[in-house]
Amino acid sequence: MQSTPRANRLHIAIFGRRNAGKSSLINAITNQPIALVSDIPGTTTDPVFKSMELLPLGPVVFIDTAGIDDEGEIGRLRVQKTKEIVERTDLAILIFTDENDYRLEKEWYQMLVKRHINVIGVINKIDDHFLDIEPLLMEFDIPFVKVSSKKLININTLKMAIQTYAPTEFERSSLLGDLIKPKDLVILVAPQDIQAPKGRLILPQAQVIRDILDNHACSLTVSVQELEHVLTMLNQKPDLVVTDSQVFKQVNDILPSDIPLTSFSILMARQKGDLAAFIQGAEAIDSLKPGDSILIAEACTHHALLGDIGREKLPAWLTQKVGGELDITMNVGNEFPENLSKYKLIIHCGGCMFNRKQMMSRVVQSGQSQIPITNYGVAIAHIHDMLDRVTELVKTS
Ligand SMILES: Nc1nc2c(ncn2[C@@H]2O[C@H](COP(=O)(O)OP(=O)(O)OP(=O)(O)O)[C@@H](O)[C@H]2O)c(=O)[nH]1
Ligand code: SF4
Ligand SMILES: [Mg+2]
Repeated sequence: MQSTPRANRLHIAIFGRRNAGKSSLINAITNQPIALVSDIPGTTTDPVFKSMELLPLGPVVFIDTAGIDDEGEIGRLRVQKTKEIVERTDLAILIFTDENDYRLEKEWYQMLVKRHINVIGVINKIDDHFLDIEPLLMEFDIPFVKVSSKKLININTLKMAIQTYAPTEFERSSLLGDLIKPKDLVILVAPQDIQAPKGRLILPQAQVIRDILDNHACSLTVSVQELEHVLTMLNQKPDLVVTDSQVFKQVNDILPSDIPLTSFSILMARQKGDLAAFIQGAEAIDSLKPGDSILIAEACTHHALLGDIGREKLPAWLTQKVGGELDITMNVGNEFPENLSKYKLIIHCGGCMFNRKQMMSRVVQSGQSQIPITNYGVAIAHIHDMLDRVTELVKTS
């Protein structure tokens, strides 16, 4: 179960008012006391994630959330956090309680449907009271399942509904399985410079190595300084080289042109984003002028160090290319500006901590605002005039 990173799992989020039984439901589905249950409204304050294998669907992560009707200053912040969960939700469970007025549920339902998220309605607490489902069927065009989370009634029916309504268009489970064959040799260039975390590889590198092993191919990981040496040592050419995009230029200079080359962030873009949109978005770099506003977005708050790619290297390359200073805004984490109109370009990190839904919600938002979007690897390759080389293999797959 630990083999699937959380970001690659189908995200199933449970929404509903305080005390609706969201935490009880997650405990019932997972058959474990993961989430705190109490009759005090507002018990769940922050999202709770639980990864599990839901057969035959596969790896999923359930997300318990704070009540959508939470009040007061802190309550509103909690509702905001729950709204951020919507951005990464693949399938939503909306719990209905015995309210006469379903305006709030309707608001959330519309928010989910607008994002093309399938919704399953759950009527909870059927052991305790009867809820007339007829008015709900008129108002909401979704399947309903009646359950008791406390007495574990109909939980299997709900699991079957989850299988049925889970989206079929889900991210590729393999990062490069379609690019390699068993026994192929893949060289990974992973600079272990000052920014590399002490004692471990970063998530995209670990994921690619795992994927190569899963596909019964062979991986050889080197720093850029050792690349030339290792190529002379081998008695065959590598079938593929995957590099950190920060050292694209050095790797391109060393590597014979007939060896396919790509980067970790380009593989990520295929899995989580829209590579074609990113390639097209990178063209906007050519029409940038000094003073133009650019948004650089990173999905997680990794600790920025000297020579950081988003804060230093990328701005420096762009400034050099444009021939003057740009107005660069850095956006870090789950929040994303609603109004993008002032930006001429959005450049996103690889998004290894995001799931496909989250990354695609940003791609869709930028498309709706008609602002080009690209990612680090694609932008860096474009700046160094090597985009064709590093996307040749992946574009045809
Ligand atoms: N009778 C009955 N009570 C239930 C059921 N599900 C939950 N409850 C009770 O309802 C209360 C609230 O349950 P929670 O699971 O904590 O509800 P929640 O939606 O997570 O609430 P918040 O975290 O406050 O938003 C608890 O007292 C539960 O025991 C059910 O199926 N039947
Ligand atoms: S989410 Fe983005 S910023 Fe964070 S480690 Fe992954 S690629 Fe880097
Ligand atoms: Mg709760």
